[in-house]
Amino acid sequence: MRRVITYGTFDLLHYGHINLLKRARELGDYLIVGLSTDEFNAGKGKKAYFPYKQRKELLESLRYVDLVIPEEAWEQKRNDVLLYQVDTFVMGSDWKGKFDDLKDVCDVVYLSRTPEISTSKIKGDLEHL
Ligand code: C2G
Repeated sequence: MRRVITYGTFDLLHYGHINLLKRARELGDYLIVGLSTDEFNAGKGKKAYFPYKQRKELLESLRYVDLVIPEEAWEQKRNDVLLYQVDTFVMGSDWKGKFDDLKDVCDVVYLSRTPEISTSKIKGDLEHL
């Protein structure tokens, strides 16, 4: 079984996220998502609209996602890859190169970001309705 992992906040889940998760899942048979906790987001300078529990429920309802685990620290990725016997680590292309240090324990794949959509764009557009 080929296991894939990816990480993110996935707030206001949108088709850019789905496009990433779909392609990530297609790289294997099992997709794990490391979902940023509210506390970890604070460290990223992000405040999600939906709290962790709701963001987790949304991801778990997707056909592409097999397991959601909390992302609590930048440094946990290597341990997660080893603990969950991950074959492939995936992130969107805005992170290109940032996680190449994991190449000694798994494949590292950066998938093209979906243009024109982001959580911050959604928030901005709604403010101007
Ligand atoms: N994404 C995408 N296309 C978009 C928007 C997002 O492909 N239009 C991808 C991002 O590249 C990322 C994933 O969807 O791989 C989740 O995006 P965010 O929730 O914004 O995650 P981020 O804040 O980048 O956190 O340790 C890694 C971090 O937790 C990543």
